[in-house]
Amino acid sequence: PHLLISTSSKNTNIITLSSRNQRVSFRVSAVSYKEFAESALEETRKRVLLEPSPLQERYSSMTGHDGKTQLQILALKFPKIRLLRSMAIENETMQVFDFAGFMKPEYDTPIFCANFFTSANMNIVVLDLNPLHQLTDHTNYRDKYYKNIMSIYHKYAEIFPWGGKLTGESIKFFSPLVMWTRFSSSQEKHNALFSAFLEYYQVWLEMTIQVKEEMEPSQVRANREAQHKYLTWRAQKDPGHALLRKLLGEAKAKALLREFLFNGVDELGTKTFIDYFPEYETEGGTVSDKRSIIGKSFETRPWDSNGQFIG
Ligand code: BLA
Repeated sequence: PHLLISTSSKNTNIITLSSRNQRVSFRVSAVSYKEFAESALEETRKRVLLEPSPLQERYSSMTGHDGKTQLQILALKFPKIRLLRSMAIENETMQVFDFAGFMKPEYDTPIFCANFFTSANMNIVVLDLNPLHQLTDHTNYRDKYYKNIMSIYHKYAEIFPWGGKLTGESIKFFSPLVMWTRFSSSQEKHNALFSAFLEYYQVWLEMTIQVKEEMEPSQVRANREAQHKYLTWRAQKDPGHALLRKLLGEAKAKALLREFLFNGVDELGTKTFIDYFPEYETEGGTVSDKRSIIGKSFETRPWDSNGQFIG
């Protein structure tokens, strides 16, 4: 009759039920990234006609080896977007979100990239429109896609400050819009993350609607190779691999990475990881297991407020 439900102010993951003579606390997941994916798809459906991707049939939702971890998978496409896919992983102690959008090679729109990792109280976040072409060399590309939208980065810069040193190689896949941050869980931060995610997504979706088909075969080839290089990098070196291997085992993790998450790595090109990243070649000719050759770099944000790379 006198049941009191409260959440502690420090940790929104703990819910306490107390009656006159008993107190029970338990942990609930404060974040559910499934809603993030659903909201993005809802926004998409308002603007374009989505079709299911054939990948959705092959990869339905799964349970991890522990019997407790759920992997929720979504894959869609529409005429310009080769693949829009989402993976949400959750159990009692951890939530992971990996949401990406890849264009057909006829379009040079950046790659949508949201990677959120939440465990206990810690969050690791990457949210970006990853450039297809290196922005320091391709200033036209930078001006076309990034110059006029730096305000969306500034809007969240204070609440989500730079997350500190990261794998040096990753920087060249990021744009000056990137939100790279770490924070401890709070309802406020998660709400802000949700708005940032949807806002970045809407900007990206608008880009995909506006983009014109590239007619120049050499440019289409360049787009295809750039996307292939990106997929090759992530299919080999993404920081989530260890966790996926633990949850699914070596073979299933590899299939998920190459056929689902970074689909296209085996179809869009024939160059190998070593062709693109020769610094990873070992003396035996194999790919080094090291995540990074450069090491952790970039203590502070390497772009100025206008989005110029300052290294
Ligand atoms: C950590 N994830 C990280 C880090 C980055 C990213 C930069 C910090 C560690 C580092 O410096 O490498 C994300 N890195 C990216 C992204 C790109 C990149 C998006 O180069 C794009 C080009 N993360 C996931 C998934 C899982 C995951 C699916 O995206 C788990 C299944 C886990 N990310 C994860 C974990 C860490 C992490 C466990 C902390 C461990 C670590 O620091 O290596």
